[in-house]
Amino acid sequence: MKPSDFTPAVKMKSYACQRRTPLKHHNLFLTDALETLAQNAEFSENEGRSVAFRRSASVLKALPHVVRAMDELKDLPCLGEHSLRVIKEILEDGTSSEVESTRQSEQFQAMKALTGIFGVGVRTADRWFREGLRSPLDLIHTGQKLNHAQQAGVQYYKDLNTPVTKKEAVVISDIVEKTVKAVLPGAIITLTGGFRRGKEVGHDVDFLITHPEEGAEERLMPKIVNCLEDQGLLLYQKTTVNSYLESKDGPARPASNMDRFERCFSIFKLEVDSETHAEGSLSNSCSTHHSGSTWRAVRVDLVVSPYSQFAFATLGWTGSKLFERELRRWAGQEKAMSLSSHALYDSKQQRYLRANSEEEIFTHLGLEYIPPSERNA
Ligand code: DGT
Ligand code: MG
Repeated sequence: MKPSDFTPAVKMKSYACQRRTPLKHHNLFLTDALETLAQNAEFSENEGRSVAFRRSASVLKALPHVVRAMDELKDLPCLGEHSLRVIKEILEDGTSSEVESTRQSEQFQAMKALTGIFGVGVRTADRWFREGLRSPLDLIHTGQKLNHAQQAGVQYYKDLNTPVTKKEAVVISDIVEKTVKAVLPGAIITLTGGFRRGKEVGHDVDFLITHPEEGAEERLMPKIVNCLEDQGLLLYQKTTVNSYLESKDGPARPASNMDRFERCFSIFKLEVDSETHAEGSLSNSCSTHHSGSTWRAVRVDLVVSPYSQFAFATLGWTGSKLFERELRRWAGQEKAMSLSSHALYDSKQQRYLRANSEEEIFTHLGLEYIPPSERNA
């Protein structure tokens, strides 16, 4: 008997926001492969293809068992012909030739290295690749013109590509909490992003800040930034102002999925244990202070939300990215609603639906509540 004969059929819903996706799952050997192809599709700006691979991977993440044979997949949603071909090859041969050749390709490796620089998107990386550049060092050697974000990205390249640990996130939470409360007593600070979903490491630390008194949060970010700067905690920051206005005749549509809260993209200078961090040079920013302590650069995102939008902002900033995308797709396609990190608009009733908690938003959407730890789609 094949192992698959013991595996009960899994009834899987087709939107990721209808499913529970734990952080640790059983099919990393398949999802890693599919996500490599998704990332490669992003590098060539083929969004449709990228999302198709991400959806396939996400279905496998929600399975309660290891996939051992193709027949276990026959009733699952979202698995397209290309993904199935890749999965089949891995189940039969242990690896997929397409995935392996992608991983080894010069273009994929260069695009990974270049988009791994803070402030560098796919378009810029692709232009540099076509000009013959392959790595951050190539940018320095050829004297490329870089904006401020990119300069910081190159300067702190190694640190920013070293995963942030949960422990570091807790230390930063403490700093942010104290700073924000000093500037605005009564403020509420929530750790969002991957750490809220239970991740042990992340590429940055995300915070959402609000205050129960609507309006008290206005123009808060510059004060927070000043206070952090006074403490010598910021290596880089760029603040964007709140540009969200609720329109009476329908949802104010952002040009992209970017929301319009007051937001600060920053790089923190985090004191670290001198024993666990070696002194570095160019691309390793760690350096020894006069006090003998060392520090490292960590990406931190701060977002300020009015209290009335806080539930939507919390949901929107907790992720995962695919989970968010699927929530918006569900809202639009199944409910004729429009969901953003600011609001939920019901097109049939032609009105905004208020919510004070994430649970209420799931209820408005006709979805079972999924806790953050199971939004790892
Ligand atoms: P990582 O890579 O370990 O930091 O993983 P995440 O899940 O924390 O990803 P991150 O930090 O890029 O973003 C956190 C969540 O916030 C993500 O699931 C989607 C959301 N998010 C990020 N940037 C934006 C944005 O510009 N607008 C909106 N609406 N949401 C965003
Ligand atoms: Mg994050």
